[in-house]
Amino acid sequence: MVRFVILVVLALAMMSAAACGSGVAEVEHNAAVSAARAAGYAEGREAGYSEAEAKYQAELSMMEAEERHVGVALGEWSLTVTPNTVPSGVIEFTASNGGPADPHEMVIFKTDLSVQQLLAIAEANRDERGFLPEEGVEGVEFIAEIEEFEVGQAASGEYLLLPGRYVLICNIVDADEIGDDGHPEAHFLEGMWAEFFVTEG
Ligand SMILES: [Cu+2]
Repeated sequence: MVRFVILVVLALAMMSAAACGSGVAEVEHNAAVSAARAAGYAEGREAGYSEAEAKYQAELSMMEAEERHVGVALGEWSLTVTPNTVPSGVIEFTASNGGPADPHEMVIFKTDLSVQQLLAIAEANRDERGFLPEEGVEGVEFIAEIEEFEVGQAASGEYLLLPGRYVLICNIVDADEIGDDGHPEAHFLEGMWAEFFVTEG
């Protein structure tokens, strides 16, 4: 128990020492991961686990703490991702639909094409209702999708993302809503997109 307390105190000291430097979030994250590992071990021992079981518990606690958490705010018409840069690994996206009226979804594409290029592809796909095709576009790889959900709700998904540049969009086209231009409302074209970056872990 004494060793555990010392570890936590050390971790807290590292976190506060890092608070005035650069890469603060990364150092805090690493400290939290270390603390979680120590806490997992201590909890295991207190629960009467064997040494090996407690070490296993420590690894599980560490893996949980290593997960990255990203928030995505959806609404008419914006998509905001916070933070927009994280290290490679398992990333949990939690999207919330702030409406005010429409269901939204979140699709993750890996691509080096600019957003302007992607918008042009969707615009050229107006005959097909104006979405960005999720297959068959060179240089655009579909990674994952949180299916559409209602206003006031949240939905999440965990994905293993490799380093690179991603674009998150809402790819819904609402055939019941015809815009001033005479086309069905395409959420991506209305402005629901954000760039997202994954760095080396
Ligand atoms: Cu949408």
